[in-house]
Amino acid sequence: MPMIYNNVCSGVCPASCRLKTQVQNGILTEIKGDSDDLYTLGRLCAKGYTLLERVYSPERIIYPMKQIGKGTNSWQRISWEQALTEIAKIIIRIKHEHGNLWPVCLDQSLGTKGILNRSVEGFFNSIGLITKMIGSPCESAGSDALMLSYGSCKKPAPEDMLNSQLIMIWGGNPAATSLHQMRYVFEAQERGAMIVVIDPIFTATAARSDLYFQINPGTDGDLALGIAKVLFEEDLLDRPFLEKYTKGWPEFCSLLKRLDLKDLASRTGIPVSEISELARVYGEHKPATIWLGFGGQHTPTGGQNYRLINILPALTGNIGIAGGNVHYYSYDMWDFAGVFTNLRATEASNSQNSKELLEHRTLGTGRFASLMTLDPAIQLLWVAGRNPASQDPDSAKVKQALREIPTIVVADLFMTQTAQFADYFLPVTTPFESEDIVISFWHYGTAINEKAIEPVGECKYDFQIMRELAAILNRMTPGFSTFPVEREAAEWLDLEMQKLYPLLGIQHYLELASRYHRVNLAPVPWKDKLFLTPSGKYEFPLEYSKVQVTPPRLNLSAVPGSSKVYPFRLISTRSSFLLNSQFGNSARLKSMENSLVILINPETGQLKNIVTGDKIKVYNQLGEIGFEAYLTPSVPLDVVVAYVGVESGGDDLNTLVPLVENDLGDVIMGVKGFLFHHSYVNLSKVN
Ligand SMILES: Nc1nc2c(c(=O)[nH]1)N[C@H]1C(S)=C(S)[C@@H](COP(=O)(O)OP(=O)(O)OC[C@H]3O[C@@H](n4cnc5c(=O)[nH]c(N)nc54)[C@H](O)[C@@H]3O)O[C@H]1N2
Ligand SMILES: Nc1nc2c(c(=O)[nH]1)N[C@H]1C(S)=C(S)[C@@H](COP(=O)(O)OP(=O)(O)OC[C@H]3O[C@@H](n4cnc5c(=O)[nH]c(N)nc54)[C@H](O)[C@@H]3O)O[C@H]1N2
Ligand SMILES: [Mo]
Repeated sequence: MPMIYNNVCSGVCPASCRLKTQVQNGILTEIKGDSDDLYTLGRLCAKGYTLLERVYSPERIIYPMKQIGKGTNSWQRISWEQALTEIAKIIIRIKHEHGNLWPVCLDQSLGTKGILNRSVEGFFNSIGLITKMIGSPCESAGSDALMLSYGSCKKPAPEDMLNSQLIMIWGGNPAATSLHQMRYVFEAQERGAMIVVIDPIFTATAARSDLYFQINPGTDGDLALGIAKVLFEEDLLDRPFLEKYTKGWPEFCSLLKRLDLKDLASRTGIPVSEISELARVYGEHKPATIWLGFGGQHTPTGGQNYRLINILPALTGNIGIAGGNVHYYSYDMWDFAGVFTNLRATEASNSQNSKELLEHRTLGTGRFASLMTLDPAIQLLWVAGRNPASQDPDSAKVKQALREIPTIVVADLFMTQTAQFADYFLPVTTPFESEDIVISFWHYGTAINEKAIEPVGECKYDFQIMRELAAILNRMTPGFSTFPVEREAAEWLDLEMQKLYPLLGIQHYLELASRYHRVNLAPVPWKDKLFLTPSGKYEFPLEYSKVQVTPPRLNLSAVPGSSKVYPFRLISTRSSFLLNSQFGNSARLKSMENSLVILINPETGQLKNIVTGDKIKVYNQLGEIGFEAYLTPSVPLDVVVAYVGVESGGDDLNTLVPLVENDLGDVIMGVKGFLFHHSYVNLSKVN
């Protein structure tokens, strides 16, 4: 008889799909969506349907390995005991030589992953003060925008879109990135809601909209101000809301009066008449909601642009009402007890050699060039759940740093671009091979991973790895780590979840197996209009002394080398068949789409004598990559588009993307985000 287990897909994705897993004689035989998942209704995405072959993929690394000479691809299978003992010795030596652990660096991604992944950070907290890469390559500038406007990142429940008369999808392409949510968009549309899309590319989402606006990249703030000006001039405002619940409206109002709609319009590339139409549509459909994507923030004034977009619901009183608000991101469902993050090394261990350090040394994620200038220098880098050599800007610099760091440990499933520079590869389990809990940042659905099969080969979960490493360290140097190694996974989970049990309506996390549970956050935020800002009101963006509007090419000079030599703006978008740098190794997914294409406008193609299928070199001052041309009118003349996470002949897309910081991101995360859509390139046909 087959056994059925509960699992959850733990990729960096809003859906966090619940899965039903069938096991026969210890082997996974089927993985399907759980029809009791009230969010996904049991439907998976294309990648989800390949999870089974991923578990047993011949490309999966299933033994610990040591590379003899970085980047040589000369790997030796070693035992866990050898791997962890050698790593432990290096850590102890660093501590001994430097008196502290600042030369040890952690680059980890959390959030959408399982709770036990937090054990990696917990382990490092338990041995002393290290260097941590902090912040996020993803949502931080936009999160700050919400934080500064409302005092916190809150969002409505997914199904609240059904209450909207208008859904404005701005700066994202959810038809590829959040496809389960699209059923609510379509249902709202069938009930008469208007769907508006604002994006430089005519995306798959735009194709399903009622109104589409092709905006010049990076000019979203100008468009928001343009809409605001029309709302003001045509008195489509909710004045009682503005007077009672906002701060800075009179000042903002005088700014609006000064702005010239024609100027704003010319920067956005959208005619005045269309901006006026959009403003009327937004102002006259109430409730109206804005679904803010993650893409639009990765431009020089992306944080400010997102703040300006967030003034629209304030102007029209679309805050705190069903069907209104802004759908972006929330952190409230991760209200953990903090059992991992609160771990601390013993005081004696931190102040060894009388060099007393009080804090971890921190550096923004992705800043590998800066990482190499730190003193004391990084001696050991631990990468878990990330692939910076592919996903962080300026890949060449990232790879250079990876070449220079004396010891790199990568815990992963596959031989990633980052792992190619590792000294130790530690093979980790898939969600089917160990117990954990995953909480969606989007629908707050909370699901359990039951251990359905024994780990494939010698794979171990991050939690198990950290626990064993702590034990080995303590065996060598008693008291080195305060990580409670005797505590089992189940106990950690139970402790970490304590604060969330009441919000989930359960008493123990094992109850999550029975049916879909979600963290019970308010389905409509800000109903009480009690904002969490210093003033307690919604705050207009006045800290920018005069709100900087963005000429389309502003800050061009900030990007070294961008000029007429590199006339095309490179925008990256997501393929339905990739998840960031993952899934590119699936033959089945590869057969469905050639992701190594560069989308070019047909007129540009004509100018450059390029046709679909041509081999193309895309290049700038940072490097070059080979693509296949795909001509499509969906992209503007001066924009070319590639898929996030692709690699061609050893060069990653981010080879072409300079590291430029966002204007926001440091309010919540302590470090600014960075730009992905502000890279300029040229193309030529390869004969
Ligand atoms: N299939 C799939 N799904 C995924 C992922 C994946 O890799 N693959 N990744 C997951 C992750 S980590 C994330 S963060 C989300 C991201 O998902 P989304 O929120 O959809 O964000 P992006 O895919 O980054 O958005 C790309 C869109 O932003 C537009 N854009 C670029 N610049 C601008 C601009 O200046 N203004 C405006 N208005 N639009 C602009 C692009 O043209 C493109 O259409 O998706 C998640 N889901
Ligand atoms: N050009 C461009 N670059 C971008 C973006 C863009 O829009 N354009 N988007 C950015 C965004 S929004 C994001 S979020 C980042 C994402 O970039 P990353 O955070 O690097 O995410 P992934 O590429 O998904 O890599 C995650 C790695 O974790 C591994 N992994 C999976 N599960 C586990 C586990 O349980 N344990 C361990 N140890 N490893 C595991 C996977 O195999 C994979 O190699 O990319 C950013 N990069
Ligand atoms: Mo992301």
